[in-house]
Parts: sequence; structure tokens; C-alpha cells
Amino acid sequence: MALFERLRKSLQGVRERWSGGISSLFSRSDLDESFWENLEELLVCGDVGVDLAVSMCETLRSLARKNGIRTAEALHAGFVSLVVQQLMEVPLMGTPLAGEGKMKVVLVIGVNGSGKTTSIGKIGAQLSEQGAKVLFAAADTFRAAAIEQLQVWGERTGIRVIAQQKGSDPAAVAFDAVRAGRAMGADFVLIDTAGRLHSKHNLMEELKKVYTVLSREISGEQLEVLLVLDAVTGQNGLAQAEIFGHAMPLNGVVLTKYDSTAKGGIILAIASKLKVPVRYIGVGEGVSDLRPFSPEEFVHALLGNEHTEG
Ligand SMILES: Nc1nc2c(ncn2[C@@H]2O[C@H](COP(=O)(O)OP(=O)(O)OP(=O)(O)O)[C@@H](O)[C@H]2O)c(=O)[nH]1
Ligand SMILES: [Mg+2]
Repeated sequence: MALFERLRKSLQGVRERWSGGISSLFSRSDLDESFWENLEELLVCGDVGVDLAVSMCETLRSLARKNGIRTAEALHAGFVSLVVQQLMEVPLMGTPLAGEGKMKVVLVIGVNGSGKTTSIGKIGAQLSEQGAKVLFAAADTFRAAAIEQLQVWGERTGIRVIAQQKGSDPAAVAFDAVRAGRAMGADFVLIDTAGRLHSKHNLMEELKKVYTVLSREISGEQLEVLLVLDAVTGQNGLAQAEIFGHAMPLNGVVLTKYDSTAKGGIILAIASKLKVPVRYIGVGEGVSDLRPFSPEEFVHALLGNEHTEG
């Protein structure tokens, strides 16, 4: 319950603005046209995306019709289970990183400022707390500060960092890291990458090259690509995510800055658009502000009514 309370707290922005609006809408009594308009608008404003908002409203309308539901309050349970269902459609939603006895290499990608380096620090800290041997790789060689930033996380967490000079080939850093990981018997190698180069095209080509080098070095099930997505950027961020998804197959999403947004629906949009599980949500800048994402816990913290929680 303590954990649940913490999650609830960190979701406060989303809860007050987005789900607060939804809750108060559902506590109104009549299920008239203005209810449906308001619901659709709340969903769209909450970053669910237009298509999904429309289809969710349609599903709820037919549910109300079929079951003779006349009040918004009576429809609330149906709405919550629709949200759960939406999240559950993505296989392995919420599974944190796990090694199966073999070294796992995690390539962390995403636009600049989305929270890649910070998330690597947090994930590394959690994994090593659980007893795993972790190695960091500084493959964002575009900025010197990026290498230093990862090194700071390395010091803070006691995790070794494989790095080369600024401007060196990121694929070579990744290659070195895999070799070093093997030599030290690492369970996880977490590879930080650049979020910006001279052009978007360059970035995608560079990331593809890193991916190709890694796929030659290790087996498919050892390689995992995590996309870091800033919740504040919403639908825009999602469009960018699709570009990364064209460059290489994605295995999971880390949704960061969920503490800084008042729009909760982005998680539903990720499930329906990217079809990639959200493995973690970032709820702050500190080392412990990253949580494995649990759909049930999330829905409960977000949409649960005070009186149903006991
Ligand atoms: N509030 C909040 N801030 C976060 C979260 N995750 C990351 N940040 C902050 O976002 C900023 C950018 O994070 P970085 O980890 O440097 O982002 P990056 O993707 O590595 O950025 P580049 O290296 O420039 O591509 C930092 O100030 C982080 O502290 C989060 O979950 N919540
Ligand atoms: Mg970075």
C-alpha cells in the first residue's frame, strides 16, 4: 500500500487535471449528448489521440445501450475496464527488464532531452540492487557532457562505464561494451545513445549502425531496444517515436516525466499506436523515481474512486 500511495502521489498532476475531469464527468447523472462530447474532448485533451478517443466513446455508447445504462455514474466501471482492456492488449505490458541467464544488451534510444541517460542511471541502480551485474556504455559520443553525465551516474551507482573520446564511433563503443560485458560476466549492458546529431537522418543512420553491429555480436533474444519517450511531449512525441520504430524494432518504452504532465492518456495512446509495452514510467529526477509499469496498479491509482479503494 505504501508503494501504491507513492505512485498515487507521483501521478498527482495527471490525477488532478486529467482523471479529475473524467471522474467528475462520470459523477454527473445524465448520459446525454453533452456527456459524450465532454468525454471525447477530455480524452483528446488528455493525449489519448483522436482516433482512440472516438473509438472508446463508441464502445462505451454501445455498452450503455446494450446494458440499459442510463447514468454516467453507472458507466464508470465500464470505462475503467475499457481502459484496462486497452492496456492489456499489448503483450508483456509492464514487464521490467529481465535476464534469462544470458547477458542482455539494452540499446536505449529517443530524442534529445527525453530522459535516456537519467533512465539508464535509474534502471542500472535498480538492476544492481536486485543483484545483477550491470555495465553502462556511453555511446552518445556527440557531446562530451553526455559521456560525463553517464559517468556521474556510474559513480553514483557503482556501475562501470565503457567510454571513448568525444566524437568516436558509437558503434565501436557499443562493440567494446559487449566485449567488456562478456569478460566481466555482466547480466546487463545498458547503452546510452545520442538524441541529436547534425540531422535526424544522421541520427537514424548512426543508430541503425549501432543496432547492426550489436545484432552481429549477440543473439536476437539478448538484444533489447528501449525507446525513451517524454510524456510531456504527448502526441508529438509519439509521432517521433514512430520514426525510431521504423529504424529498428522496439521492445519496450520508458515513459518519462509522468510527474510533470497533466495528461494521462498518453499511456493508452502508446498501447494502441506503438503496440510496444511500457516497461517503466519515470516519475521524477531521483534515482528511485522510476517504476516498473503495472497496468492494474496504474488504473487503480489513476481512476480508482476514493470510496471504492477503502
Ligand atoms: N521530472 C522528471 N524529470 C526527468 C525524468 N526523467 C528525466 N528527467 C530530466 O530530464 C532532463 C533530461 O534528461 P536526460 O537523461 O539528460 O535526457 P537524454 O535523453 O539523455 O538527453 P540527451 O542526452 O540530450 O539526448 C534531465 O534534467 C532529467 O533530470 C522524469 O521521469 N521526471
Ligand atoms: Mg543523454
